[in-house]
Amino acid sequence: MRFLLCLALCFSCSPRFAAARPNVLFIAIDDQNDWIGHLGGHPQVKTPNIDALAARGTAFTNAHTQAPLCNPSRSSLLTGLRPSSTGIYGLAPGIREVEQTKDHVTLPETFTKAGWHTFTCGKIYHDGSIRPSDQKREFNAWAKTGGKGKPPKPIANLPVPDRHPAMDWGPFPARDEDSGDYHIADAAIEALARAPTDKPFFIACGFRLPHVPCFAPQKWFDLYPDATLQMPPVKEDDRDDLPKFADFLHWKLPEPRLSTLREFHEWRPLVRAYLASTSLMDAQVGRVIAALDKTGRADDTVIVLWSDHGWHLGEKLITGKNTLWERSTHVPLLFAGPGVARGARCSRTVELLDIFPTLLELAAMPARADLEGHSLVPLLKDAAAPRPWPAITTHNQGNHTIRTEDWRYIRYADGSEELYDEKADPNEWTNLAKDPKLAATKAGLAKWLPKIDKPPVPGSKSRVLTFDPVTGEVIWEDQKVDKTAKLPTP
Ligand SMILES: [Ca+2]
Ligand SMILES: [Ca+2]
Repeated sequence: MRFLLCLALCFSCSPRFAAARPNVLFIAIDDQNDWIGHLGGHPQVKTPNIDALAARGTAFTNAHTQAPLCNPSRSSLLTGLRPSSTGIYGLAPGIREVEQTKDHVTLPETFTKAGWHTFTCGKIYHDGSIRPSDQKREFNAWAKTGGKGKPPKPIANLPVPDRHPAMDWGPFPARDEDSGDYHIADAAIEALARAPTDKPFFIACGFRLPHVPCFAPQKWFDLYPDATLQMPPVKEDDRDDLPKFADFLHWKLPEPRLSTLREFHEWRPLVRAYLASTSLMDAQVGRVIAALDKTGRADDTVIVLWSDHGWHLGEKLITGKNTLWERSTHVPLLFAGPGVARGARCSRTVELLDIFPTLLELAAMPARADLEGHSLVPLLKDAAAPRPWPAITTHNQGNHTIRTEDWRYIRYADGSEELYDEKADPNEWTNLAKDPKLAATKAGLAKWLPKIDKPPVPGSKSRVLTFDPVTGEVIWEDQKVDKTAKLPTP
């Protein structure tokens, strides 16, 4: 009896046995920062479905992206290569248009080639980055899913010159059933129901919220009443101790500065809309997981959920991504299913780059020496297992940040630096880079800077900058993105 009790206890806390050829349910979120219930990034956010999924498996509380922008982040995750190793930093080109990666076997391609039934809906690769003629090589089937639609006229009161059409937020449409993410969930639900049962499946489902425009029906806004809304912490002189180069990374972008939001009384509406969009997306995750459970195949299915990068909502006096701070780099990442401990939280620094080698190991496929991440399987068995590597995020050539459990170190292309004590200063308000007592700490972190630091690949466009170290001149690859030149600087 005692033996049986021990056995039962062991089974309840240790990972389920790995399946030989498990199914994979691969769920992506777009521009989702750590405003997720179990991550505690915002005290009021409601994400009951993602939190329930985290409780079914292992949630990483210190996971970071390789690039704070859609195409480079997703290209890195799906190839298993760092942006600094490929030179893919901008919104284009896609991996198959780049000499180095045109023949590289990607994560989805690996499962397709190995005989899994593979299917994708919504946004997994950056939109338009895989040409139609190359699509079947990645996934057997691509669902057509519509965009978000838009209201007849903008909802947000942001009368700035050359306003980008995506810079809008508010209650729209009237019903969940008319929102883009609902349709993406529908496509995944149908794919789960129709998946062949004589082979494993790899079903990828990429949600588009809370990426701007942040539209959700009114009921999701009602979860966050304006009267009690808590705003993110902002320090008014936060940028005073930043190197000048930090400004360049977040320059010429469509996302408004905090000063603009304040001028037009749109800061609180944007925070509410981001929270409402997150909760709408969370409900769609719940629908997909319920559909998986209904198939009876959940015990043989590895679930991984991730976001491509975070988003600022006023912190460091900006909105948007494209920075090397916590608000841009910190993302949700969780695994559940066979081979994964239930109800575990792991605080080791890990990277989205680690997803590819992790899924290979969970699916009992051979490890690949050319991938730059490290399998998370030891942490999925024991969340307290040691891990020697930091997380590294890169934004354009020469700008990198090294994140350990205790520190963030940033080095920009011109050599200027930032250093934050993450335990004492989680908001990254006090730049310690010039503190002589921390010189050894800084040098230890700097050893992790990527040894390969490629220039932008040919065809790079949108939000790609290069820096001439001799003249000090910053060169933008695509001046057409200059939508905010007339906006006040932070
Ligand atoms: Ca994104
Ligand atoms: Ca500061």
